[in-house]
Amino acid sequence: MIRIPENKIFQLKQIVQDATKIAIVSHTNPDGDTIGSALAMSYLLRKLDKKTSVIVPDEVPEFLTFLTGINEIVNFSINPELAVETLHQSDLLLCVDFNATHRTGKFSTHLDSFSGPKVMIDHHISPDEHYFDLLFSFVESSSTSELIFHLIQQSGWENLIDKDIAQPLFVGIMTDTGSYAHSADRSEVFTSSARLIELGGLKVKEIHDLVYNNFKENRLRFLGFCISEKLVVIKTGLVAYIWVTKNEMERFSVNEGDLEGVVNYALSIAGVELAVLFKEKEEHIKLSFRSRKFFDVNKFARAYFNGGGHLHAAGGKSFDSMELTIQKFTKLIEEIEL
Ligand SMILES: [Mn+2]
Repeated sequence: MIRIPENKIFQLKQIVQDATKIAIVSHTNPDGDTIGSALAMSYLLRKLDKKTSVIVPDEVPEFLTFLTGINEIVNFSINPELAVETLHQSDLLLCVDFNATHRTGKFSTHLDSFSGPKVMIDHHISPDEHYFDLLFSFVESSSTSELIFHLIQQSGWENLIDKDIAQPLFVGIMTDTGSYAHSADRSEVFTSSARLIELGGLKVKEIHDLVYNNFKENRLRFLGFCISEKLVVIKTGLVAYIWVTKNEMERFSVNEGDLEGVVNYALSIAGVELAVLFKEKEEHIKLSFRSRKFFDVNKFARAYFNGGGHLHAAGGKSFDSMELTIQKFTKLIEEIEL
């Protein structure tokens, strides 16, 4: 059971009461959970007569564009002046689904200079406790969206939940658990989802189709290419990885968001314990780690690849070339017991 201490709820209410304009910020490469959390908080706070803006460090993926309010979001990478201005016109900062400001990329320096109170709502391990004035850190929560549902409920605001709040929270829980395939052993993950369906009058099949079955043809062809040409299986079938270059992404006209979930195909092979996606970006190689059972990808990503995340899902960065990054990874893996 996720029980939020009453004194924290009291503090939050106090901080919200004192604020007039609230900025809600997501992490980079925003996913369903960070966007769902941000939009839901935005609509909730508007119901409490606050002015709100959602700021994202970079592009919102295509599969989330059906959500209400998505067009109002300020994108720092597209419109940096507006993003910075919006932030500094606010008197309260809410960080959702991340717990250390480097997770906002280049936007983080602006967060550093923000003068009002900073509140964090998140479910990743090891929060940067000194940075925030108020933390809601619940690692056991399936998603930040689920945590926000409990926060709303335990604050006595459940009656404020309408479709605009329920739908993004449901999308956040659904996507962060891989449609209830992981981080979903607590029955509250389901009871929270059920309550959101009820309160928002949500249509589950419609939402599922919009999120998962709404890709362009080129994305599926690119996926086929990744699986047939770019999948490498090593360590007697225990480890599988896919590596993707900028050129290949250009060739298939796919973007960052289109690679969401590609790493899971590597993990779908029987016997594979660890799967990795290496993706070439402008200034670095981005790594996505997934593990099946005991291998702690959070620890691994933190120790060797400037990243972190969860036990079974984590991200990292390498500033070496693709070739050197893969070399470093395979060498490390040879020495590690899986
Ligand atoms: Mn999350």
